[in-house]
Amino acid sequence: MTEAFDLGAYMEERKNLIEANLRPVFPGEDVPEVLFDSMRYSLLSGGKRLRPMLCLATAETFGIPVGKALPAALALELIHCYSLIHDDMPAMDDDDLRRGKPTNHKVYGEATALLAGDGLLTHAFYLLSSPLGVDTERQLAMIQRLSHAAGPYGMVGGQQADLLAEHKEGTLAELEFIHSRKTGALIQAAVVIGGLFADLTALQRQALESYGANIGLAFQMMDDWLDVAGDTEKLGKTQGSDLRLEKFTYPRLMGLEKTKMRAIESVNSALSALEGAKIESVQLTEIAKFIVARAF
Ligand code: GRG
Repeated sequence: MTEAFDLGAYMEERKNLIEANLRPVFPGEDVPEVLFDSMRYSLLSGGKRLRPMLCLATAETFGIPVGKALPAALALELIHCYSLIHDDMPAMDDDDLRRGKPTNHKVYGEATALLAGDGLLTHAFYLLSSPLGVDTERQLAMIQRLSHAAGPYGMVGGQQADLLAEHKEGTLAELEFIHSRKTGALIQAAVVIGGLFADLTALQRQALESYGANIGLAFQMMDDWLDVAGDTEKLGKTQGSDLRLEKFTYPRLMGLEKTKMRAIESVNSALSALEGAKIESVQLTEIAKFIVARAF
């Protein structure tokens, strides 16, 4: 009989592994070199480590040793971390706090925060292009996928589209265009890159693409949901209130209840995609469910 899978313990173990390997990425703990301090400040300040976790979970699903996929997983987290630093800056969201701590630019100033983001982004590709023990074609596919997901066709393009959509009404298709790029592309790439370590059939690759796209959308929907529901609770307002009106979000377009329902539908589609390709993965299944469950 197989033992019950404990997602909490699995996530904790993976988070520790990822953090232990992030720590030496920029060595010199005692060197008060402001750029390195600034990069480490954000990189080692918590977070769920969802993207590297997904990359490792996918590789593991197909029998790849976790250690082999680690550099790719770290590269994903460096890019995520850079995006948060830049997103918090005054020219973008202008946030003072991230994960309960002052944002990078509040501590190190705007110029250093900008450079810390640039440094993290660039170094991600240094890690991903280091020897990984896979053939060159496979590694190039990983590098290409990550740059596509992070760049103008992915996260950067989605962020620009999001900025242009502020204070405007839009359609569901427009919202999905923004979020599949801004947040979804990197999450999807995490899954697909994990899969690139293994020899998969076209059907399995397609299933991972679909799983990644669907959990990416569900993640953004629930992030919007938590944002509004959290504020609603804090400010004592009723559900569906006109909070966060300046942002083009799922709750603004369809209300809180439908946002949650749609996120659940996306997770179900992600799980059906795995099932359709006969991919049995307790990790990928439970992580997908966690994306919506974290809001209950
Ligand atoms: C500045 C190029 C550039 C892009 C920014 C991803 C992004 C684009 C901005 C982040 C803004 C944001 C809060 C988006 C909502 C979804 C999201 C990415 C949330 C944060 O990700 P988590 O929850 O963060 O995985 P942790 O703290 O767990 O690492």
